[in-house]
Amino acid sequence: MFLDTLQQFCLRQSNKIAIEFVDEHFARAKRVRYGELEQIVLRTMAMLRVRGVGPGDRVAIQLPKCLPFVYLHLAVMRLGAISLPLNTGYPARELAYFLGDAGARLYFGDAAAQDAVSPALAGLPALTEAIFLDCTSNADFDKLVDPLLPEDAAGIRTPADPDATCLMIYTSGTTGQPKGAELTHGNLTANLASLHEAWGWQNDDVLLHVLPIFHVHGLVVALHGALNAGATTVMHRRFDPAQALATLVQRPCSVFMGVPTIHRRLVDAAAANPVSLRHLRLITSGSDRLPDDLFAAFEATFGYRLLERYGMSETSMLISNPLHGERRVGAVGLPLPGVEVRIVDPETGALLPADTVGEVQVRGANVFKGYWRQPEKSAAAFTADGWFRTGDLGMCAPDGYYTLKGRSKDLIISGGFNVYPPEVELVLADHPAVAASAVIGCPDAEWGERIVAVVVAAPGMTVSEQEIIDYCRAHLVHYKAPRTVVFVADLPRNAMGKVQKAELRQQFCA
Ligand code: MLC
Repeated sequence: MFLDTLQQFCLRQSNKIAIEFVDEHFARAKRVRYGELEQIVLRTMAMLRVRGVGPGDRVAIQLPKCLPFVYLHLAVMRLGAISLPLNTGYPARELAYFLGDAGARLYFGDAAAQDAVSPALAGLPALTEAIFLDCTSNADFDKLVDPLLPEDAAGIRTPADPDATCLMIYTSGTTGQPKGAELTHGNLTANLASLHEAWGWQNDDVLLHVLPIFHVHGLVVALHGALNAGATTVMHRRFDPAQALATLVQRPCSVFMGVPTIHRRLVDAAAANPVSLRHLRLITSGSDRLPDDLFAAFEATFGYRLLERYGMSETSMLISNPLHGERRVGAVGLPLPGVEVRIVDPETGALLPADTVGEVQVRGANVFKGYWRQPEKSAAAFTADGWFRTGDLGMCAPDGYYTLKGRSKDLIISGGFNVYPPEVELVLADHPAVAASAVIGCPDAEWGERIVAVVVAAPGMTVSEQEIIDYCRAHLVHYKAPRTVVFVADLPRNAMGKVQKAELRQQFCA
């Protein structure tokens, strides 16, 4: 399994750099060798065990991108507990929901956000301790693990059960509150094996890592991918196009992963000083559709043909353009090894022939176990014969390449982050001056889609666009807040009373 593979690398190549962490707060990059990684993870496991963390416990990590995040995440999983990474942008309202729903036993948060998040930590019966770390240095974390020795973790066995959950990622949905997708050791291991084969991960790869590590893309595909190959990760705390380009060229790196917004910014940054990225072995794009014009602009600017791939939190990676072979513009590629994909009629479930649009359904050892404590929603996510319904629409060309053609669910993707309109509409419904609302995504060159709220004001109430935006920002993570608010007298509805979002998009996305 993945954690065993990683441990083997830690023992066999103890002097090799596992992660080089680059942060504007540090005068020099912090380098962690594979051998040190093993020692720190063992001490972190001991620290967690002292705090009573055991198999199955949920440990929330809401830290900025930093090395302690990585240590905690790996240690939690190796203890048999469940790592619950959370975006630092979640305001108290959303955080309280995640911690309560997951029944988190321990919470690690950013010292800089202690006052803001504290209200969310009250009244959580399962939570035994909240630990705040200043992540502008590693000093706070060192204090936690300093009293412990790697030997203190002796006797802790990494779970051998591939079906044990080790990672929980919250995803929203078209109805109700976000759900925790449970990924198991077996899921992660299977997907890493697929990607290792398909993308030809090599031990001497150097990955430039600029993505957030609270999501599948940055955490599982990128970071785990590199660790699983015993490769080196150069980790930037945040994405800065100029700094990323300089590193890609000077280091030199061999692997880079981004979302379309990141690739767009790289292209813009290189406009004045074009550079070649032909020396890279692999540059991937995912988490959102890669626009055709960006695919072309990236190739024209850097001389590199992006490899687009497709995945989800529930499944990790599913379909990818080939490393060797045609990287087809507009297509997400071919099913990864070990992943089965089919296109079915969303109404009847009948298999559809090539070149016909239907729902994308998938099956494989990479597909998650289900949603945390949501048996009905978990059951509904699968067909009777065990295929996971992605909710995405797509079709398969006669030569096996898949193309995505939209979504059967109400979902907006902004800068690679998923936003489910009902979540934003629920927050808007709590505003006293809002009688009704509909949230739509409008095409946007930078973000892919931009969030627009169409609002009907409550009778006799006046409210400004900015007030609505500020209200959403106070109650939702930043990327879910609308960028534009338009006021209407009524929302267009069909005979069933359902808001006609297509009509709103036509009217307000111009
Ligand atoms: C930042 N902002 C966003 C945003 N990211 N707004 C909408 N959508 C987003 N995604 C806001 C900021 O709050 C800020 O608002 C303003 O935009 C400009 O900020 P910035 O500093 O320019 O943004 P930055 O921090 O650089 O972030 C941009 C980004 C980031 C593209 C680097 O969004 C990002 O890391 N995206 C990657 C998402 C990702 O990893 N998804 C994987 C999901 S897993 P203001 O108004 O305060 O200035 C998954 C499965 C799979 O989907 O297949 O991969």
